[in-house]
Parts: sequence; structure tokens; C-alpha cells
Amino acid sequence: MAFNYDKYLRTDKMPTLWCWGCGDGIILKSIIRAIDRLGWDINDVCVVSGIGCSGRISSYINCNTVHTTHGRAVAYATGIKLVNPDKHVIVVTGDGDGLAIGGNHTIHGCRRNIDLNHIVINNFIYGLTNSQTSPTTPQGMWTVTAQYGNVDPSFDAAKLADAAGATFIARESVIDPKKMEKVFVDGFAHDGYSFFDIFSNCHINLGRKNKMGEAIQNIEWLKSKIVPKTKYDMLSEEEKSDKFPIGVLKKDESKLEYCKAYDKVIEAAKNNTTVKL
Ligand SMILES: Cc1ncc(C[n+]2csc(CCOP(=O)(O)OP(=O)(O)O)c2C)c(N)n1
Repeated sequence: MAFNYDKYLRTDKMPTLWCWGCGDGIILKSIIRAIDRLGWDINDVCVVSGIGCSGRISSYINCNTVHTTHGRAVAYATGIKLVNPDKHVIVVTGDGDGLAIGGNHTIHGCRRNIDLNHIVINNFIYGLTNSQTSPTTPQGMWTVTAQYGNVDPSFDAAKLADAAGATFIARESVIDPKKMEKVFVDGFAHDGYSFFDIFSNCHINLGRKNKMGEAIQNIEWLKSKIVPKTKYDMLSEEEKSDKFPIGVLKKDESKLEYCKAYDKVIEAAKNNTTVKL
């Protein structure tokens, strides 16, 4: 029987505001399928998003949702999780939202290891506001703020999350929604900060001016950038330089989750002592 997405969607909000062929719809479906596979009660799920095309996910999924301000989704989600530690909180941001204006919140969410599931929809550009450079825009690409080519070096969001302390990190792309669903299931079940760098296409606002104006051309470009982690690990440093490993990149279950650390603070306060971690 076909999967019933409508059960999880605000069908009265359809059709979506996304452009034809946008990867955001694929990611929304993978999130829904992962929630379904985990058997989570949808009333126990909260999706928190920032502003951007990616931010629209919280408008379409029919659970508790908070559509917050650009760059602040992790901060809102941190508050929501701390007062509802038994609920499942999924944060959806764009690369501009979660890595530029909200980069600070992202690194501190990772550092605290709070049990948030942070999906960065990485389309390598500011999509909604028509093509400004983001921290992941490759050098040399045209953007509306770099019309002679972007000179800013980009960074690897997964490496940033690792250095900041996230305990689960995965990367997948819209090319393989089933693999994406699989890493979501794995990461959503992980007790700690789960960071997902999900490559998506924005053929309208990245592609059109960079010789990939059709969705399929943008997707082919994504495909040329990704390599399964096991194969990536065998590449030379030179070969690795313009590739990104996909799959589960890190899973560390040894670190204490932040709400649980806070429980210890509450216990210490009750006993008028100091916290032992
Ligand atoms: C504080 C603030 N700064 C800037 C904006 C304008 N703004 C809205 S969305 C956006 C960029 C969206 O790009 P990204 O986060 O990469 O998400 P995408 O649209 O590509 O999914 C910007 C700059 C805003 N709404 N609020």
C-alpha cells in the first residue's frame, strides 16, 4: 500500500510555495517517513524552523510547529527541549539560516550536546531571498552578492559540527531519499545533538546563473560532489579536496546529553551541593 503522507501533512496548505523540482519536498517526505518508522506519536514531535524556503517545512508538517526568526531556530528549540525533555524536537534550517546568521547557536547547540535533531538543508545559497552567498557557496560561483564569482572559502558543515561537539553527524542528499530516511531514523533515535548536512538543489537561485538551470543539472552537480564515507576514507588528500563523504560520519554515545546534565544540576540544587558530571 502506498505510504499515506497526508496523515502527517497540513493538506489545506498545499500546494507548497516551493519552486517546481525543489529538493525541500523530498526532505519533508523523508522526515515524515522517519517519524513514522520510529513510531513516534506526532503529538510528541515539535518541528522548529527558521526563515527561508527550508523554514517552510514547519508550515506543512502537521505536528507541533514553531516557525521562528531567521537564524534563531536552535535557540528556540533549546528552550522547547529543556522544558519538554521527553518530546522529540526537530530543527530545520537552511545553510544561511543555520550556518551564517545562526551559526553561533548551532555551534553552541553542538557543544552542549542537547538532544536536538538539526537538519541543515544545504542548497549552497540563500534561496528565499534570491541568491546571496552562504557559508557553503563554492568559490567561483555567481551569487547576487558576488556577481564576478564568490571569493569566500566555504566550509564543511559536518566538520564544524564535529569540532563543536555534536555527537551524531550524517550527510545525505536529495538524490537518495531512502538513505536520507535511514540516517534520520538513526540520528533521531540518538540521545544527543544530531546534525544532518543534507545536500539539496536550488536550480532556480543557485543553478540558473551557474549553468545548471534545470533541477536535474543541479542534482548531477550534487552527485559529482558526494562519495560514500568508506570510499571517501580511501581517497588521497588531493582527491578528497572537492568531495564530501556521505552516510553516518560520527556516532558517539559516550557523552552526557544536556537535559540529563541539567537534571543533575536540579538534583544538586535540591541537596544544596555542586553538580557532579
Ligand atoms: C534577521 C533576519 N535577517 C535576514 C532576513 C532575510 N532572510 C530571510 S530568509 C533569508 C535567507 C534564506 O537562506 P537560507 O537560510 O540558506 O535558506 P533557504 O531559503 O535557502 O532554504 C534571509 C537573508 C530575515 N528574515 N531576518
